[in-house]
Amino acid sequence: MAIIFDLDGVIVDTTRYHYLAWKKLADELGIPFTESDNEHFKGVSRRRCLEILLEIGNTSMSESEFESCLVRKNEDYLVYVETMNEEEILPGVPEVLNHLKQRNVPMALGSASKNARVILEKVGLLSYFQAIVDGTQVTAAKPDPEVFLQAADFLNAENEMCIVFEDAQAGIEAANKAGMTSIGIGEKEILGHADYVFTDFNEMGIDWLNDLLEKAG
Ligand code: B16
Ligand code: MG
Repeated sequence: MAIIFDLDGVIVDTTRYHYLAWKKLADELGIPFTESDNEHFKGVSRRRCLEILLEIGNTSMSESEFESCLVRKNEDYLVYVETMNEEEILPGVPEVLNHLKQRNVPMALGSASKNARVILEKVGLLSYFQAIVDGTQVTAAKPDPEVFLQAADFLNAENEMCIVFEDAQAGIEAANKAGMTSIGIGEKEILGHADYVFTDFNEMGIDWLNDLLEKAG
């Protein structure tokens, strides 16, 4: 078996930082934007997020303005990323990563974020992953399965032998489309179409994961 982890919302919680950066841009553009709007940005590429923001504001802009807004949002986001350290790793994650490393289970990251590497470095987890597939490499965003298919390829694993951890609906859909086992981390009401859902890794427990790995052979 091989395991593919999403980043934001699974390994670290950057939702608040994305929100603050989008909120600043939205204020500058005069577009109302709330934390509940931000929920729809989870797992969604930066470009698509800005499109959604413009839809909320019922407005549009030139391509060059669009590009400059993407740059501004990311510059503001990176100011928060700069402050990140291992304290921002989500509950139960280090235990699971250490356990899988000990068992020599191949691990990859499959994230929509173009900042995935820098975030993993900041929180000290970069060395756990044999492959990192992020927003700089994929052409089709989740729910397209491309990011997870590329990760499976790097790990030399059959799709059916991959387990994906995801916190976003679009990510679960992508894993399901790829024929992988999907495990939702978050709310059961939102991630109901995953094969399994847990509030966090502590609720899942390492014994449960071991059982799943044993069953798959
Ligand atoms: P960036 P994931 C996603 O990461 C986030 O959930 C989403 O909110 C964000 O817009 C997207 O990355 C792009 O991030 O602006 O850093 O390239 O959940 O797929 O790890
Ligand atoms: Mg995510």
